[in-house]
Order: sequence, then structure tokens, then C-alpha cells
Amino acid sequence: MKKVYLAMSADIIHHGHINVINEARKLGDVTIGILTDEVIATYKRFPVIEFEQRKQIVENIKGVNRVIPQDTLDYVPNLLKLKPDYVVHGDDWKTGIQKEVREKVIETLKQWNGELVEVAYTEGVSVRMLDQALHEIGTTPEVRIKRLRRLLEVKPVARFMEAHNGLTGLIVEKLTISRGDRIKQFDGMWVSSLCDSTAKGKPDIELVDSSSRLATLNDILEVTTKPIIMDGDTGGHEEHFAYFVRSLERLGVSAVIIEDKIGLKKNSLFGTDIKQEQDSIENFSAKITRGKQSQVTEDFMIIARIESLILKAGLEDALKRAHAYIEAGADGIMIHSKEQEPDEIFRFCREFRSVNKDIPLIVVPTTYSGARESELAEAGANLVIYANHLLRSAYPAMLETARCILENERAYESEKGCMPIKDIITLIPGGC
Ligand code: SPV
Ligand code: MG
Repeated sequence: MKKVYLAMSADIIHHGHINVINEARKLGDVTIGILTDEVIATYKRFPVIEFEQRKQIVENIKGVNRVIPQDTLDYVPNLLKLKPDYVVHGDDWKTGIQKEVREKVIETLKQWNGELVEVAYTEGVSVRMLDQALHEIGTTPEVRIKRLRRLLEVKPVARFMEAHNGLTGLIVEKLTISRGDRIKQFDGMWVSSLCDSTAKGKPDIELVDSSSRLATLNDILEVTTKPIIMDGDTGGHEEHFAYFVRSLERLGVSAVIIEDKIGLKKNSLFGTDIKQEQDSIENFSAKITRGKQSQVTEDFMIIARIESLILKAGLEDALKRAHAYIEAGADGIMIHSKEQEPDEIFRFCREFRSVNKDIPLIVVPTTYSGARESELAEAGANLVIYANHLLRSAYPAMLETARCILENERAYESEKGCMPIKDIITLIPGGC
């Protein structure tokens, strides 16, 4: 019996896949390589169905003899193990992002006179179309809330961007770019207190109350499906925090981050230029524990944000607090810094990781924006938040347009900086 190999994500299966499997069956004993969650999440988008379930589905397709994981986009490692006589694939990978993968398959098969068999692409169906349809169906709070934990399990480093209304939520939800063999996108949204307050024309001092914060959140939830992390400021009173956690959980928010400050909260990026007070380890730990006790699901995460570096209390204090907060029940740690260089963040991440291998570690490279995601990940961070960049870029653009109209006493000169009317009225589908 000849050996046949084919690989797929099998996240969304359609008759095109069945057609390829049927052709493979005619050639011999069929082994299917299923891309692991890690590969799909890194190169394409977050998988809808988990690996074990996808494996089970494919094992039960007629003509499939066995299913194995393929843990790289590259077929070569599995080909070297299996030495198949044939590799079967649709003929739609000759150009585009899979071209290189295809060439490596052909080269490798030559080593044992194996052959690549390409099956005519099934017209009229594409995973991209089905993906789009899935997105339009939307999500539920139960599904969305779990996505952050799954994401942290499968991605070496997740990338979150701030959203402060429905429109910015849509940007974070939908923007994708192709680079080589991978598709890049943001993994989820950060609902920043700074951006939410500033967009409402208010200072970032916990003045925007929780009802108003939840209203912003709701606008974002309505038009997106990706996981959301809420900036919970200090969490307020322990008693209030317990209620807030449940409100967030009910809405399908995956996590809240609370910071260990007390008194009138000011934005961390002021650092020691203004008076800011750090909470005691005991108080803050009690707040975390209270929040954990109040949550209903296993999925929701409470993440403790440490302000020791911001307040110049030192690395040792930051590490001591991290361990205490985890002991109190925190599901993750966010470490903040307002230095221009990432050195103290790298030091914290490395020291923390030398003791704790598993707890998610979040960083916010606003002032040390030169640090690359890969460097932060290498030091031990699991999630990077771009905390304010959509608002910070929108405001100067709006101000310039307003200034230009005022200057010229007409709008003509400002047009070059504005999107065409046709584009804005059709930006959100369903308007006509
Ligand atoms: C926010 O985005 O509101 C934050 C992060 O809390 S920072 O502004 O850097 O404090
Ligand atoms: Mg904030």
C-alpha cells in the first residue's frame, strides 16, 4: 500500500476538503496532518475549534487512516518522519503565501522519489468566505470569555490594542496584514481608562463611573468577537469590585486588570511627578481574593497590576508583590514602567519567570516603544498591550482638520486629510 500525506487546519471543513481526501484515498493509505492550535493562531487566525476536536472530526471522515499533529506550517518535519509516496493538496497554493511551503514539499519528496499530486481547486467555496459568515453570526459571552485563556495557551505572545468605542473596536477586530507566510492581526482589545476618559473629555482619575465604562464596553462588545481585557483602574472598594467583576463576567469580558494604587488615582505615566500612593500588599491582596470569590465562572481572569516601578519602589518590591498577589489568587500579572528604555521591564520579566514559569505576564510598551514583541516575549512576557495608540493618533488628525477649516473659512483645504464621503457612508455595512 502506498503512503499518502495531506495537511489541513480542518477548522472549517467543506466539500472542497472532502474532494481532496477522496482523491488521496485513490492513491493509498491516507495520513492527515492537522495543524496545531499554535500554528493556526500564529499564522492565520484564532482557531474556532480546538485541536483535539478537529482531530476527532477528521479521524471520522471516510478514507482517513490516521491523523497526526503538524506543528509547523512547513510540511518537512512530518514528511521526513513519514516518507510518503504522495503528498496531495489543492492546486490553489502555487501562488501566494503557501508558494514557498509547496516548493519545500517538492524538494523534500525528491529524496525518496515521492510525488506531489495537486487536485483541482473546488470553485465557489473558500474558508475566507465561511470565516466571514462566522464573524457575521457573532459570538456569545460564554464563548468570548474563554478566548483569552485559550489564546494564552496557544500563542507565545498575544497582541492587544486599545479600543474606546465601536469604531476602534472594529479596527482591532478586522485589520489583517499578510507578511510572507503569515497573517498578522491583533488578538484582542484593551479598554483603557485613559482612552475611555479622554474620549469623554474627562481626566483619567476614576471619574468616569462604572456604568459609563460598561456602556463603552457594550458598544465594543456589540460589533466585535475578539477577547476583551478591561482596565479596572484600582478596582475601587473591595465591595464594589465584587459587583464589577460579575458585571464584566456577564458581558463576556475575559479579564480585568486592577492596579495596586490607593486614594485618588492618577495616570501611571505621570510617574513620580505627581503624588500617587501605592496600596499595601495586604489590602490589595484582599481585593484580589474578594474578586476571585465573587466570580461565577472558571474562565474570568483577575490580573494584578504592579506599580512599583512607576513609583520608584524598586524591582525587589515589584517581585515581592507579584508573588503575594498570585498567592492571593491573581490569574496574571501586569508590570508597568514609564522608562524610555525597557531594561527594568526585561529584568522584572526574567526574574519573575525564573521563579514562576506559568502565570501570564503582561507588559505595556508605551514609553519604551522601541522594544519589539519578540524581545518582550523572549524575556518572558505573554501579552503586549498597545494601550492608547488609536486615540493618540486620531486626536492630532482631528485637531488639524478643525484648525484647517478655521484658518480657511471653508472645508476645501481640509479634504485631503479626510476620507471620501463615499467611503465613510459605506464603511459600516448595512447602511443602504
Ligand atoms: C490605560 O490605558 O488607561 C492604562 C495604561 O491604565 S497607562 O495609561 O499607561 O497607565
Ligand atoms: Mg488606566
